[in-house]
Amino acid sequence: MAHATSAPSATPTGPYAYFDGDDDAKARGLFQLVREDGTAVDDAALAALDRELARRLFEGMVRIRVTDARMMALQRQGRIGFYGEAVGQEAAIVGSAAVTQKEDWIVPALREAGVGLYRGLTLDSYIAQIFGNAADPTKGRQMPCHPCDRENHYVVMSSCVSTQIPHAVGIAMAMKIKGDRKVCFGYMGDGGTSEGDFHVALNFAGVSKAPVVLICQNNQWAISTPGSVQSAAATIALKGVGYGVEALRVDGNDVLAVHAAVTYAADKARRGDGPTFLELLTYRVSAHSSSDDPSRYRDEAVTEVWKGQRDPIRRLEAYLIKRGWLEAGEREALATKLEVDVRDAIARQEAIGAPELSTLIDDVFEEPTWLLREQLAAVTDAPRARNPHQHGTFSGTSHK
Ligand SMILES: Cc1ncc(C[n+]2csc(CCOP(=O)(O)OP(=O)(O)O)c2C)c(N)n1
Ligand SMILES: [Mg+2]
Repeated sequence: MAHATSAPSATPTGPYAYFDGDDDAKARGLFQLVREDGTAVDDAALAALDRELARRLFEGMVRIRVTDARMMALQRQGRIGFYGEAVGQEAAIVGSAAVTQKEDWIVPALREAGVGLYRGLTLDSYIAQIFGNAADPTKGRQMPCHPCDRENHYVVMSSCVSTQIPHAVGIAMAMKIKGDRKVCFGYMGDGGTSEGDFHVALNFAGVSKAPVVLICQNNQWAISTPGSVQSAAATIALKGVGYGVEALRVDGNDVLAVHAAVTYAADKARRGDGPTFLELLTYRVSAHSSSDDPSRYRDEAVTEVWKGQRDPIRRLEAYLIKRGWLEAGEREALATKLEVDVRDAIARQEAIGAPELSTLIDDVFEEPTWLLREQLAAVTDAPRARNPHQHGTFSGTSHK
């Protein structure tokens, strides 16, 4: 996809000078291009920004917001079992997604379905997976919010926090060995950086100089654990420095800053100059998931600030309006149009129903063993009340 944010020059000035800072300064600072009120930090730095890209970023963010709202409503109505929103984190998701190229690979964590959607994962496929219906590519075997998309190189997320980060680095190491000019993008949350897998992965990334862009969405919460007790490091980005991996700390609610920083990292990886670790500072405005109530453990007055004046969609909207690239009221019209798309996809997918029970034993052995056949027969013969799959879509609850 296009990289229209002006590339950092050899001797960068203005905000881009950030990328030329020393390792410690980059990992402790905060790269920003647009302030909370929608004014540019430096107009010249955004002079080369492409209008169409800026509008695509805006649309991508609004699509996530609208989709999340509909899916949460479905969960509350008992029509799906589980949902994890990304409200307030849309800039980190879309700003990075827009940098990825078709041949790259994406290894996500919990909140990056929007990256898949931006790359071409269809709403129908996404929603089919959430219903776990017969059209779901994973045949209803994953809990909801675990989409995957082979065609668009979007790997299914890992439920086990951080186990995906060594995979991302390993994929990038393979790309390097094969001499591909591809990049692997690996995502994680702030909590994920406390897991052993994170440290193993960062070490391998540093030593192998693999073409990997590791992106931490620091939303300041890991379920009920706040950042302040998650890590004693002054910033998450500093953890990269210890492994010899260049680290950038970026305002994750500034989509143009995210896009510029991830462009810098991806270009570097494509040139063969190795990995980058990015901390995108944001906030988990929503609950951890549909199974969580954050008012039990945090001050929601803080959340209101991030939900209001720090909202990433509002920030880009204000900037685009100031630049004459968006009109007041366009956002509402766009949201209405995108919501129709989501509602239509929900209607199509809800009508499909659950996969055949017999598919339970597919993909295990070429010929199912007698034991699997016997188990399938036992499930198939179970009383109807205990077997919701005989009645269509199963909307049991799951916890995470
Ligand atoms: C290895 C492991 N431990 C615990 C969990 C339970 N769990 C699921 S998500 C989560 C918090 C993740 O926090 P973070 O990495 O910050 O991501 P966020 O949810 O904020 O996006 C935990 C502890 C898990 N899924 N896997
Ligand atoms: Mg988190």
